[in-house]
Amino acid sequence: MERTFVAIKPDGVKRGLIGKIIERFENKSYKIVALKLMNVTPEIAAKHYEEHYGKPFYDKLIKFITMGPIVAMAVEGKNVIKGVRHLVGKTNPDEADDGSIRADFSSYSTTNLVHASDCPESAQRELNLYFDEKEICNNYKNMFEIVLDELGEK
Ligand code: FUP
Repeated sequence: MERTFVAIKPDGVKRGLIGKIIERFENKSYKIVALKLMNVTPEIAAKHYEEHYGKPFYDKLIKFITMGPIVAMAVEGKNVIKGVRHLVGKTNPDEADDGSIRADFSSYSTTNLVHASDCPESAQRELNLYFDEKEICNNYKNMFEIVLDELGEK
């Protein structure tokens, strides 16, 4: 099953939106296989956002992501990388689809609540950056998998 990296950024934690955001992923029957509240060090932040180094918003982005804890998650599901990006919505909340997390809860591009990997290579890189393999708990089935099992589908 495909796996992605998702983070609730410091604004989501401080605003008390952890539950509401995670609910969106659980509702979609994606499976959380790792989850932790953690502080992002400047070193991790620099690695995470290395593609944006030198851009006008870079310094603010690093300041923001290190200013309080995030909730880091590993999430599994069918086409989960694309699916989570769809649930999260476009970078600028003003352009995000109605019903997406960013459209519903945010109004600024910097404080846009959630990070989600944009492709399989980023997902692998970001999962490795935030999690040790031993932190991944894939020893349970969620309801979606149980129903698929009953249908004899993978
Ligand atoms: P996304 O993939 O939607 O999370 O967005 P990007 O990877 O392109 O950008 C990472 C973060 O940089 C965004 F979440 C917010 C910040 N950013 C800005 O503040 N301004 C911009 O114009 C673009 C990105």
